[in-house]
Amino acid sequence: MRKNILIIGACGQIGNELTLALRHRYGNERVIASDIREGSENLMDSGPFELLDATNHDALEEVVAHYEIDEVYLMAAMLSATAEKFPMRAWNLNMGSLFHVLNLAKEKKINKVFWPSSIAVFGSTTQKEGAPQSTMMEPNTVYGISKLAGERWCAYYYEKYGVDVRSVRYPGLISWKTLPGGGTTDYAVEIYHRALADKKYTCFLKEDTRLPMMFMDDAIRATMELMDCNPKNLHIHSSYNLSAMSLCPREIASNIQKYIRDFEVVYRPDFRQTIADSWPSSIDDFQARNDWGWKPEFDMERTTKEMLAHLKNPTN
Ligand code: AKB
Repeated sequence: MRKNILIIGACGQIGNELTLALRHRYGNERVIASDIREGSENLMDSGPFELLDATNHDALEEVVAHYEIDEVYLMAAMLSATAEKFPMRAWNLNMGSLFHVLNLAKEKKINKVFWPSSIAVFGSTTQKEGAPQSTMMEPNTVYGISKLAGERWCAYYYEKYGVDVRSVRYPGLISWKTLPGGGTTDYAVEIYHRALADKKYTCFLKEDTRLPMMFMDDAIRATMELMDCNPKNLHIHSSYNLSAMSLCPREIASNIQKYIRDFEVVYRPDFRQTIADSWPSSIDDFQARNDWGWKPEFDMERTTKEMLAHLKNPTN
C-alpha cells in the first residue's frame, strides 16, 4: 500500500531505528523524519527530513499538509529522569504534542497514529511481578503521570471520535545504534558502551533492581506489527503491555563478563533508584500476544551478543 508516514522525534533512541525500518519497508521518500534537532547521517541522508518542534501545532499541520501524510508516529517525549527535573516542560511536550496529533486525526487530516506509552504508567501500588494489562495504576513520576494521562486521551479519542490510535507500553530498550537520553533504564545501554570502552561502569541503580527490558529489534517489530494489525482484532485502545525480559544490573554485568572477563561494575544509586523502585519488575503481556500475536525473539544472551558485536564494529 502507498502511504506517506511522518515520524516526530526521529532522532531519538526509538525514532531513529523506526524511521530506518519504515523507510526500508515503504521506500525512503515516503517516510518523512522530523525532530527539533538534526540526527545521524544514516537518517538525514536516507530520506526527507524536517526540523520540527512537536509542540508547534501550525508547523506540524504544515508538514502534514505538505507531504500529504497518512500516518504519524509521535516518538518525541521527555523521559523519566529528565522529566523529574523539568516537570512543566515535560508535561507540555508529552501532552501538547499528543493533543496536536490526536486533533489532526480527529479532523481527518491523518488516518492513523502511533504513540508510545511506557511501563512508567505503573506505580508502587501495582503488583511488582507480572503487572497486568488492567490494574491499579498510581504513577508518581512526571513522566508516568503524562503517559497514563496520554493513554486515557488515546482511548477517549478512539471512543468519541473514532481516531485510529495505537500504542504499546515500552519497557527499557537496549540498542546500539542510538543512545537513549534521560531515562531510568538508560544504564542497560551505557553498561555495554563502558564495558567495551574502559571495562568499568558506575551504575546509578542498585545491582538487584529488576526491570522489564527489551532489545530494540523486538521493539521495532512490535510497533510495526501492531500498526499492521487488523483493527477488528484490537481490544485495547489505551496502550498494550509489552514484554520480553526482566533484568537487573548484576545479571547484565555477569552476562557481559562472559565475554569481557575483567569488566568491573560499581553501584552508586542516585535519584533514579526511587523511580526504578516504583516500577514493576515484570509485565504480563497476554493481551498483546492474544490480540496481535506478539512474541519477543531476543533474550539476554542474544541481546548481549548483538550489543557487543555491533558496538565493537558499528559497520556490521
Ligand atoms: C525511561 O527509563 O524513562 C524509559 C521508559 C521505561 O519509558 N526508558
